Amino acid sequence: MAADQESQTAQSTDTIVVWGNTNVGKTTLLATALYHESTKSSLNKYIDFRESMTRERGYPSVFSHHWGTISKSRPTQSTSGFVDCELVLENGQGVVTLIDGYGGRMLEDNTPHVRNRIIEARGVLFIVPWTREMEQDFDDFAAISKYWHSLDHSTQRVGIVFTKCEQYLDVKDPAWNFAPGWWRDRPLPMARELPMILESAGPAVWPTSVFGFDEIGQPNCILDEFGQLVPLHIKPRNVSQPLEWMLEGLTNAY
Ligand SMILES: Nc1nc2c(ncn2[C@@H]2O[C@H](COP(=O)(O)OP(=O)(O)OP(=O)(O)O)[C@@H](O)[C@H]2O)c(=O)[nH]1
Ligand SMILES: [Mg+2]
Repeated sequence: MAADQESQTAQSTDTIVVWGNTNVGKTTLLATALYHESTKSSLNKYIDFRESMTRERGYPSVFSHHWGTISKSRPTQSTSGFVDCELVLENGQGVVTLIDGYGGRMLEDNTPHVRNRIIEARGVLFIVPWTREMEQDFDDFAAISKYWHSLDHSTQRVGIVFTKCEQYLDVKDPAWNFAPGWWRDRPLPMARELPMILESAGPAVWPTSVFGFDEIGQPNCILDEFGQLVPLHIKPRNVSQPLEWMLEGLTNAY
């Protein structure tokens, strides 16, 4: 490949970091995006799934266990460190590394390794669950605000993903269409606590759900034998969109 052609392709050192507090649904979102038929069919415009499977750190080696767990309605395991997943892009556009962050230890004082991963990333998706005010864990916000101002918004692509939205949004709520500013008139603690962060994310703010709704419009989940909420079926809503937006921006940039 000629040198000038080579510079048109993404290198696997180009990263997209997915970051947020523990238990917000990062790994579930990524595993679903890469495994569920509906989300895969949206993403295959950007990702060469066949080639991506053959990489040593391809998505099966990284996410198949988690996908097996959630698709069998089992409780998931927490991620214990940064997990890298190499995605081969369509049309010979190279490889990017998708990094699944770990929430458990993110509020440690000494987090330069986290900051560096975020500062060096081509793109960052911050994940926060949709909750009612009394249920909100303020570490969910800290996970974002702590790093938001370290980003270079002129060169990095940055978005905010609300998860578990089937618990609070009606099946027909227009918020699912994520028109710009859709979150402004919503009773979201984050809209009150961090409005400038949401405003500066512009259109890159999505309401998502992995579980989705059943045929009669009820949240698609049950309580397991330990009283934990697990999906009955997986019917993702807006789960591919944040990655599509991210990959479109990165690939157009080359
Ligand atoms: N109700 C609901 N729960 C969800 C959804 N997505 C994920 N969850 C639940 O959220 C919990 C945490 O999911 P994970 O994906 O493991 O969370 P994580 O952010 O990767 O957590 P760490 O790895 O500890 O940082 C699990 O019990 C999931 O079943 C969703 O769309 N709706
Ligand atoms: Mg995880």
